Amino acid sequence: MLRTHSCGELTKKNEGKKVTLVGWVKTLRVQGKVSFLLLRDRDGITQCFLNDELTKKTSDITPESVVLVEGKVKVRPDKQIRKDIKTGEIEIETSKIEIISKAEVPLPIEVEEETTTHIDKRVDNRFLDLRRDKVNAIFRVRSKIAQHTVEFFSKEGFVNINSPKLTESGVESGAEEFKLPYFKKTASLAQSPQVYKQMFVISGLERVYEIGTVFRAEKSHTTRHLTEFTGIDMEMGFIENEHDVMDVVENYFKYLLTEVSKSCKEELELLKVKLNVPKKIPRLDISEIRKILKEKKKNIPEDDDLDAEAEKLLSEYVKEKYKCDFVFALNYPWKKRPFYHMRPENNPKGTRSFDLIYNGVEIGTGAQREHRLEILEKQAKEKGIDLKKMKFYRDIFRFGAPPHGGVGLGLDRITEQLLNLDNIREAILLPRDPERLTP
Ligand code: AMO
Repeated sequence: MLRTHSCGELTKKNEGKKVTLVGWVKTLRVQGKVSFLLLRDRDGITQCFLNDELTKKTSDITPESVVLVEGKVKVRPDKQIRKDIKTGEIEIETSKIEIISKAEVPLPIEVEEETTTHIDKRVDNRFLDLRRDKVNAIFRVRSKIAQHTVEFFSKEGFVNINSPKLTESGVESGAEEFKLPYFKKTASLAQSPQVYKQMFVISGLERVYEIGTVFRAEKSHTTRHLTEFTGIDMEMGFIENEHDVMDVVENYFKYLLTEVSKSCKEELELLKVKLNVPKKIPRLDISEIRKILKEKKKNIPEDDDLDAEAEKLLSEYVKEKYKCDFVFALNYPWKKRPFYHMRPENNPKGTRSFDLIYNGVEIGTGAQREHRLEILEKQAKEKGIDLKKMKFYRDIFRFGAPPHGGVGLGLDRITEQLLNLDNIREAILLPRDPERLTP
């Protein structure tokens, strides 16, 4: 490796040691004949002192250039300890400095922690935007969320699957498909792994999950919609009802928030986020929610979904009453749900379904699925779908299908809500929306 240490690693214990650091130039402050260079890498920042000779040699260094610094670790006097950086008790007495890659000036966006640059311009220059600690921290947290998700579902006996993204047609009514030429056919990019996760439960794996890309040709311009996002999907067999699925989802979020609190301490502190691990997530029937919202002057007709404002108002109510950031909304109207959701025996207008709302935004949808082929066919017909045309999906219910259910969650939305970000584009490295196909 080019370096002996990272820029966040050195302490006074390393006093006198000869080290080599490599990183980006955060700032170069010239003071008279000498100068101070702040060198940054993924681990932190180290101050390097340059004497007059090196200062002269490096007068053309530009911010964000990559440089290599050799020198000795010097302990700073107590009064001069820098509290703003974690290596503040030391500095490097530089003996050699080499420019490895000089950055052009001016930079297309500023690389300052606090910036007013619009998210669109930041995404255009995402590789530079990520050099800001706070942005970098978001993606370290997102990576940990994915890691703890794998841990949780593995621990619970779920098998990780990868289902095709090039498909013949989707099943998510309401969500538009991206069509593309596929040799002599037309293919659709998968809007969800729905049919496959059901298939693999029924095939005998019983419990499956997938973290994978989901495509939706939605012309939405909101702070919560993307045309390409990462789904966390799970499906489980032999359930009694949708509450068994919710139990697993509840345990998942308890585990996730507990683990992220531990593994992302520094990042959460930097982003000023305090996680509130749920004890018990309230489960409210949609009819009860309608009443609650009515009192807040928000009318939701009987056959309608909760809109973004309703989800926000509901979350505020739950936060106050149950001290919880999450809420399950149950029993959505059949009119608004896909054909594969099971309907309760005593209420054909409802479904054995739920949404999970986290700090005012829907982050998950789940349900018990209809596993009885005759009823499934009837339900599909009601929605104008001929199941015979989806032969491979219909077939999975013909040879022994256990009662089952599952949930689809969005990794981007979970990250957005967990970190209190104001736009889903902050939670994904390179967002895709109706206008954006680059970088
Ligand atoms: P649904 O369509 O509600 O359900 O999607 C599940 C979850 O995926 C996320 N999501 C999105 N995230 C970003 N941009 C979008 N355009 C977008 N659309 C959805 C949300 C949402 O809660 N098959 C069912 C799930 C199931 O029943 O298992 C489905 O796809 O977090």
